Amino acid sequence: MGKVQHGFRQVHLDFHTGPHIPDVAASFDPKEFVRVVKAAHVDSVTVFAKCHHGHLYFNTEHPARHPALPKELDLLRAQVDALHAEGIRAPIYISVLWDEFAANLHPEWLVVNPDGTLQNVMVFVKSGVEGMTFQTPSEPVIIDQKDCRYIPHVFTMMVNQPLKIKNSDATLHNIHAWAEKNTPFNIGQPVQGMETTKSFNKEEVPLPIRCDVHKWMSSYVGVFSHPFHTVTREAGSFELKLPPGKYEIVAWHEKYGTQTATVEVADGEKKEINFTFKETTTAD
Ligand SMILES: [Cu+2]
Repeated sequence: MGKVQHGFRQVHLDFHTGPHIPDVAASFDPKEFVRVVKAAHVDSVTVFAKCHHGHLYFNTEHPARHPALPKELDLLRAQVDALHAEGIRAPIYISVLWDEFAANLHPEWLVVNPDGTLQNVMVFVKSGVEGMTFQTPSEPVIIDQKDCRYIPHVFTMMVNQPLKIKNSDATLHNIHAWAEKNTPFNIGQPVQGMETTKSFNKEEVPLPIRCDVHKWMSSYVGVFSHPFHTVTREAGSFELKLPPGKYEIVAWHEKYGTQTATVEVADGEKKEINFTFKETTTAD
């Protein structure tokens, strides 16, 4: 009997563990782990740094470290060391497509109501108001930084309308307007209660706002030369009060991109427009 030959044997150690699973890896024994792997003539084992739940399996101060992973256990390091000691490869798996932890922490990124309607969609008149002039409101639009998020996540304002930026957190935020048509700005607000007022002097849609300290903080503002713009809130619906005329109406969502519709309204007439976004639509 000759020795059994085999090709390269790779095992994907699938390891997606939700937050309610107790004692994750509490009984992990590196010696037993590697003994089984060797007995199966495995050449390479994929080991998990980050799973679809967004949980981390190594030593880190990040709150996404799995809550039930024993404090003293660096599971990833223990697996890699045990495998390498036996000459077995240990490629590291990092889920980048799914992240339940981040989704729960930042629901504002995509808010779909139970009835399928979508929040945080910017809806505005794109054409039909050319040649008209409108007064700029003097009352400011407010953006707050609270619990390391921007409130609101999506909003609209007029050209030259004041934008009051507040910091309600007892931590440093760095509000960074990534303007392309307007002058970008980048302001640090290190103290709770700080307020800064800025404005934009050109139309720009959408204009992203981000925090340089907390990379997940994002907001989008639409800056318009007219007052016909709004954002879908809790009910996923919107209302625009338009003078009689024919208009091109645009709906924009950060993930699903842009939809356009044309509407013609007479004096006092009410019309309904529905925009439908599909999962496969990509943002501009
Ligand atoms: Cu921040």
